[in-house]
Amino acid sequence: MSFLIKLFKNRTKRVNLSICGLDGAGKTAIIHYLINGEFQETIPTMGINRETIDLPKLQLSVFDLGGQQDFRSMWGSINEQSDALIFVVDSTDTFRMEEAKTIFYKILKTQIREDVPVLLLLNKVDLPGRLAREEFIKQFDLANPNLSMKWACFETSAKEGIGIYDAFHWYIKVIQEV
Ligand code: G3D
Ligand code: MG
Repeated sequence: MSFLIKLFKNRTKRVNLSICGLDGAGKTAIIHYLINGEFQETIPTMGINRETIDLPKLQLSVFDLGGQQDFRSMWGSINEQSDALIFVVDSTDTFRMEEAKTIFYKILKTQIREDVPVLLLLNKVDLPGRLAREEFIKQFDLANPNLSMKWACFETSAKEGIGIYDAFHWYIKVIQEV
């Protein structure tokens, strides 16, 4: 028995993590920041990029999904295999906020399991004219009691590194618990 306990304690948990959101929201920039600890210029993601992040006792397979309309049809099959979902929103793109909300709820209702914890990142908060977190939560209807999943929303900037540590500190803990 002690052998089994030892084995279980040392086991690495493997988690599939999808990152979705409209094109240009900052998904790839956030992943680069996570991996390299600094901002890097990005090029538009064509299709799907996969990155592996190894943490103590946790291996994340990160699927960075191209946000352009043409690539969104690929999301379903990836999200159905996902244990974790990050949804990135450009806080300055008020023009496309409704479109972002529509695809967010489509993912929730038709693509991911109900127990998948969701991290929403309101990105590009280094820029002027952005939507505040409270207003975003209202617009995305996140206070709706019918939402059964565990979720949190953090303001981030992949350019300045704002909020990324806090967001992932919360999320990694949640992922380790599920
Ligand atoms: P995507 O992967 O969601 O499609 P990207 O988005 O990560 O490729 O980012 C799209 C553009 O937004 C890039 O600029 C990138 O540098 C910029 N960006 C990403 N995150 C931030 C942020 O937090 N603040 C600011 N100011 N810009 C950000 P370009 O000019 O290459 O299109
Ligand atoms: Mg990208």
